[in-house]
Amino acid sequence: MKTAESQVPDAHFSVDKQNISLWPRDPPPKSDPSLVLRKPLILRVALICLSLVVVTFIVLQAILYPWLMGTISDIKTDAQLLKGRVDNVSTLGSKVEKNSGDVQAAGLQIQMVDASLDRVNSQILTLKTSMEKATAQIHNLTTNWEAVGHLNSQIPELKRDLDKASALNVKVRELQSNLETISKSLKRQNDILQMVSQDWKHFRGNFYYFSHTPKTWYSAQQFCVSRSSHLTSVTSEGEQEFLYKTASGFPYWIGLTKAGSEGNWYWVDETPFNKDRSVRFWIPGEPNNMGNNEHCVNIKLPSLLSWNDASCDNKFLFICKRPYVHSEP
Ligand code: 2F8
Ligand code: CA
Repeated sequence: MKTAESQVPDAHFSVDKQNISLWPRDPPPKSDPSLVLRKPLILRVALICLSLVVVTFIVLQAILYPWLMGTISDIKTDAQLLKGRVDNVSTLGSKVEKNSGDVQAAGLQIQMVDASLDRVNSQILTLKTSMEKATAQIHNLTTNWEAVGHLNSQIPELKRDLDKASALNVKVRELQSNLETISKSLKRQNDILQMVSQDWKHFRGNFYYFSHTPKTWYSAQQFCVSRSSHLTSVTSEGEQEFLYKTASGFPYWIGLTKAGSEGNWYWVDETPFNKDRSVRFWIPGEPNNMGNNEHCVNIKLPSLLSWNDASCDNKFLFICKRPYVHSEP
């Protein structure tokens, strides 16, 4: 917009192209009355323009304000979104840190898992070897099983054979037992025959030797001991009967004598002496210890009542007795 002064013609100014200066070279011209009238108009125009400018500004402001407010609101929203994103980024950062620790722990675990895997692989190899061995054994077992199946088919026949063998075995055992009995009997009879051939007599499991030479009681006992025997004891009526009948009425020393200061009777072969059961074998009136010197006993009569005490120094025939002892084959 040009002011009033700017509307002054340029001709009133001296312009030196060589030396430019703002000072007029000529005095200013006198005011033109038309120009004085023009000044309010210019002012009005200026005001109008200014008003237009203000109105335009207000209108623009009215128009632009909502737009600006919307824009500001959008900016705020965007700022909030950005803030949220920044927060998210911060949260993500802390999560990343946390995850970094987790990743390290996971790395350690992976190392451990790797080590475990190595061990597992080693074990798998071992298992594989074992599996191969087991497979070979299964193959052998299968082969054996087939052989067992073949043998199983033979079981009924084998069972019949076994029953027969079992019955035969029972018979063999019976025969063996009988054979052992016969063998023992033969052995016993052989022993008896041997003793009999040496002049011993057998009676109820004992051997008796009836001497042919008279001796004192003590010498007779020594003789018997030299033949693994003793002067005979008498413990039953049957034995007494056997002895007196074999003696045929001749006096024979037997193994009954006295012991100690009280003079109790005892058997020299250490058989316990039963005084009450022996009373029936004494000759009535005996023992009488005639001459206070009769400490040994002989069978004197062919009777159950045949015992007499006599002097041990007398020489009589005598009877030795040896128990039959089974010798192992
Ligand atoms: O020699 C001793 C012997 O003498 C007699 O018998 C023949 C006695 N008998 C009687 O007196 C009845 C025995 O007792 C005696 O031992
Ligand atoms: Ca007597």
